[in-house]
Amino acid sequence: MGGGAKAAVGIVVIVAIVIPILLGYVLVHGSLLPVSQNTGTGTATGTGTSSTPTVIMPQGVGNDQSLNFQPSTIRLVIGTNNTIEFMDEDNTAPHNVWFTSIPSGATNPNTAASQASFYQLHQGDSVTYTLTVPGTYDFECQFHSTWMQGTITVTS
Ligand SMILES: [Cu+2]
Repeated sequence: MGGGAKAAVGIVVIVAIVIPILLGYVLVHGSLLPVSQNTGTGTATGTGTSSTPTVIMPQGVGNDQSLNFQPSTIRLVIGTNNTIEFMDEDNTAPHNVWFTSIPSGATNPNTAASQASFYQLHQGDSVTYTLTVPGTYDFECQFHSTWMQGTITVTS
């Protein structure tokens, strides 16, 4: 092959192979430059730990049987976030938080804070419990026990 033929082959290689590869790379990556780190925004999801989880008694839950404690299933971890707050945001009826089942060996939360059966929380009231024994704690609102029920699972 003479020099002119070699040059022609070189041009053909560039046009037929190198350029399509480069164009393909740009199509896929958007640039010939290296892809830099992701700088987008997003929302973290999952069941992480927080200092004091809050359970809401939402507005209307005194009448609306489709509502409940929010959330009604809670996981706590001793030493990380085993304190939980219940906040009453409803003005349609009094509520309370009454434990119906607690783990063996746990102090009954119902005896805390001078709470008698059918004590009342009103809009803006809250109660806080620190649970120190692992296990399952079932609770309800005694005034609306058919639809206001929840469970706390405490792990060590
Ligand atoms: Cu209630």
